Amino acid sequence: MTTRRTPWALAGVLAGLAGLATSYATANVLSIRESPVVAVAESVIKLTPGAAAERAISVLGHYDKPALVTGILVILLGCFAGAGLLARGAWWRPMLVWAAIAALGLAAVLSLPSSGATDILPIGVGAVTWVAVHSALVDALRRGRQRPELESRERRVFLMVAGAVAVSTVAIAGAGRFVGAGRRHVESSRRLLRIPGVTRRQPPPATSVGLKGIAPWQTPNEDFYRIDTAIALPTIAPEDWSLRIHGLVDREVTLSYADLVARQMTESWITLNCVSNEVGGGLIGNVRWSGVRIADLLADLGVSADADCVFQTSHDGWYCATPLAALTDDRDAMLAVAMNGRPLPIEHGFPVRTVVPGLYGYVSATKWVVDYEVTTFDTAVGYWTDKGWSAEGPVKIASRIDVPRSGDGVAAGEVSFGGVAWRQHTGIEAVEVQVDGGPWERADLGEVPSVDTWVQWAVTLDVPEGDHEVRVRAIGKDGETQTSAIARPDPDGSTGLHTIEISAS
Ligand SMILES: Nc1nc2c(c(=O)[nH]1)N[C@H]1C(S)=C(S)[C@@H](COP(=O)(O)O)O[C@H]1N2
Ligand SMILES: [Mo]
Repeated sequence: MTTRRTPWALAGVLAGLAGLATSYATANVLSIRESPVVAVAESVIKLTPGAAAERAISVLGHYDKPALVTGILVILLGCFAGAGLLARGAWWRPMLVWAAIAALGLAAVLSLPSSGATDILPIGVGAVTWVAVHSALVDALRRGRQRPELESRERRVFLMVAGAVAVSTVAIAGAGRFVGAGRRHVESSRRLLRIPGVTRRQPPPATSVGLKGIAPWQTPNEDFYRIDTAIALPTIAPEDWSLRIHGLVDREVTLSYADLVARQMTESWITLNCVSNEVGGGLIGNVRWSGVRIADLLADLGVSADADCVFQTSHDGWYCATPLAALTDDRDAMLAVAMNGRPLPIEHGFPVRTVVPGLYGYVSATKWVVDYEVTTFDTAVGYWTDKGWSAEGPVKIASRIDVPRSGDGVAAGEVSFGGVAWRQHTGIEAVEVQVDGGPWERADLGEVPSVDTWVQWAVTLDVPEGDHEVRVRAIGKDGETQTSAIARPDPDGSTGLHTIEISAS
């Protein structure tokens, strides 16, 4: 009896381990901090009543966490063997086990703070591996059972398949670990990095209008929106980074990280936003960037009068074409090395990215940038321009209501409204709010250090009982009033007025 059951249990265990390995490797490659097993362990810790946790710690000391992970793995092995044995019955029975474990993992991963869509991927990869590998092994077993005369040959086939699964499982887990180790190395050198000339500074107090619920004027790095096409984040150690500047220049150069940070450091508050931001959306942030002005660099190299753009390429093969004029005029277009006084986070372009005030990110803000070709728009076409977006991407004037939130109930009478407005490199002259199509009321504005940042606004209006529609519009320092005409984000940025519905009682 045991000899008949063992291969079935073994098939389940091998398939299970193969799925754990692919999911672990996926988590490492995607640089997700927690692989699903760790997420489950963390959930167990969170769900363990304090007294029990203390008991565990007093008995196990620092071994509490390894013991927990080991315990989870032992339970998983039991489940895997169980799934294997279930395969002797109907084909779908083991699926119940795979689905149940995947659901548990999913619940654990989603309960983590700041988990997103990509965090689910390792579980998906693991589940697919379970089903695929397990059916292959079960197939090999079944064929052996149906044709007893072939049993010994089929057993050899099964053992070979099982051996191959075991070897690739170890290899995949090892490769995942290796990739993860590379990332950990870059992350630790990032954390230890001190860049001369990079300072930490609080935002000027007058930038805040003091109304709770408005996005903070300074966006914390961990809250800054992230947009890129990278599946696995490029991890580049500063000593491995360089930027080649070539094309229509008198002198071509390749800058190392040391060369770059040895130059004059410029620090400036700049709001960056994504062309895909919908009216009222959150793909925008404002931080203090530190870096080297691109205008000064290019002036040193001598740019040909024929050039009108710089074609930028990133380490991960993304590219965009940026108008030369925006890189060489008086604005602080820079090769940024720090965000809010800290080396760029890896997901925001470590070690070096471009930031250009007044342009959407898709035509300017190349993360992990490694190549600048000074050239012309005739020949240079950016990644998103290739897909139908505009070649030039100046930021459109926009404004957003942060308080109250649409759908909120408020007390009738005096109601405070507030939010942000932006038109980088032109500046905001005024913000106006309108209730139910009535008169436009001017809001108070926070102070800003330059025209390159967003502005907080707030206004208190008398709101009678009932349901109301509230809209906001901004007026630029150039006199342009934000349009109410609705446009989609493509091809060059959304327009329309952010409108909320509130109910006063
Ligand atoms: N390498 C690389 N850089 C990139 C992108 C990208 O996909 N790859 N996306 C751009 C876009 S569309 C935007 S809006 C900004 C977003 O920068 P963030 O993720 O730091 O907010 O990066 C830009 N730089
Ligand atoms: Mo973007």
